[in-house]
Amino acid sequence: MTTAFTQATYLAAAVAFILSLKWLSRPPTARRGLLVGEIGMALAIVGTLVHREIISYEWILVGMVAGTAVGLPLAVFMPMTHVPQRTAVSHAFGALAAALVGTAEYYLRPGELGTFTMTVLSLEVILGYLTFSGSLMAFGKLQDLVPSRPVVYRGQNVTNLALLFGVLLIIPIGGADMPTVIALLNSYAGLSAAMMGFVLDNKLLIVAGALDGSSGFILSVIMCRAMNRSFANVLFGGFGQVPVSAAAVEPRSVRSASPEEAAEILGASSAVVVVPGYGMAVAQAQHKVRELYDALTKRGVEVRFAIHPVAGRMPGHMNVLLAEADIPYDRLVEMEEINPDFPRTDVVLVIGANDVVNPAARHDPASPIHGMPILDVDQARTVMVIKRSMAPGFAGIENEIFYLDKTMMLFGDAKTFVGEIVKELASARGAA
Ligand code: TAP
Repeated sequence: MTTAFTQATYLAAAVAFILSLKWLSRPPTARRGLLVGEIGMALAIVGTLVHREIISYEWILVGMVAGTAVGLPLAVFMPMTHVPQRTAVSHAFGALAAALVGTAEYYLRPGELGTFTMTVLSLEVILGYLTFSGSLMAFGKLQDLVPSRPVVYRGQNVTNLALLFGVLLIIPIGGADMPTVIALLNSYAGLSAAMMGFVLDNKLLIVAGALDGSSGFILSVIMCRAMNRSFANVLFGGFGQVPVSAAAVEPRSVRSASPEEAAEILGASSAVVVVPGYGMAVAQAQHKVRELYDALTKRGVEVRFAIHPVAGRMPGHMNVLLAEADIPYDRLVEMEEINPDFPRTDVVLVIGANDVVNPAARHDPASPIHGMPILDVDQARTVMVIKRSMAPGFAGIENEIFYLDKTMMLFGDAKTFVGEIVKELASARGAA
């Protein structure tokens, strides 16, 4: 039983979590959402700490100190580009905690558990361990510790249906489908926590777990739509298989260009669309991109940013980076909206994006990304691609865009190259 104080803090925390989710769903209110979520979590912790069933605080203190010692440096020093891996690890440990609490309850209350409690406890433990091992596998894939190509094996679907091991569930999923899987694991971790709430008779856990479970599920559905995949397809398909393509073996030539040439063409255009991708995040080029936006806008060039839903390594990755550089939000255009505009676009400047502009998704049924909607940049008049080499992107496949006659490859680090274009534009203006 909880005291009135605990109940009141739980109620306030539940309201804070709901408001937090609501505000987090829109960039202008996202910071407020984060703050309210943090306040909710603080309330939940305080409410739990004054719970009168707590006998001793020693182990709680040890846990809090250990958690802070690991969590704080992780938050401070971890680069933005590693957020997906970090998210996978937090799901893993959150779910492990739920599974361990469930296991402990089972042994602490022998013979006392009724059918309902036993059912939810079993679900909590199954989902908890499944999410734990599955999220660790997802972490391994994102961190390149486990091959990110799909590992398929005989009888794979039967094993997955038995939902025995998260490891076996995640191994067959290819790199390009990882965003959906992370969202789904998030949902499982939330559901496991909600089940734990039933077992422990803790209403806040039920509410928070249900919010986490349902929002994770909604996100998985959104990601599935963005990738044009069905759930069954993601979990049981084993895509992302990289076929040995004959085209990859044939050496082909590309046209490379200098910052000076790029600046000249960009400065003379009237409509430019920038396509940011993972490489912009790696290079932390967003502030230089802002300078380029300013320089071109000053010359009267219309500059917009095309945002693919899975560009980068986490949902909203590009939105966050561009917002950090204060690029006006109304300049960011979603994929469906900007795609019809590419034929009227003078220059598309692809900055560290690859898979999300790969036309193989449209026409090559053998491609692991076939069916994924992409930004149709190949329809623009000129395509410029900033990247360091001819290396493939996350899905590990060739991109025919680089070999088109209208494509100029701008080889170099995104931040350095964009910086050089900005300098060229400034000196050309100075000379004029
Ligand atoms: P990618 O296909 O991963 O391509 C990124 C490109 O950036 C690479 O080709 C790389 O080429 C280049 N690059 C790396 N560092 C760079 C630097 N410092 N300067 C310039 N270029 C650099 O990226 P994308 O087009 O954004 O696609 C995202 C992929 O990640 C999709 O397959 C998606 O499914 C997957 N994914 C997405 C998420 C979410 S939720 N967004 C989560 C997990 C996975 P070089 O090495 O030659 O420079």
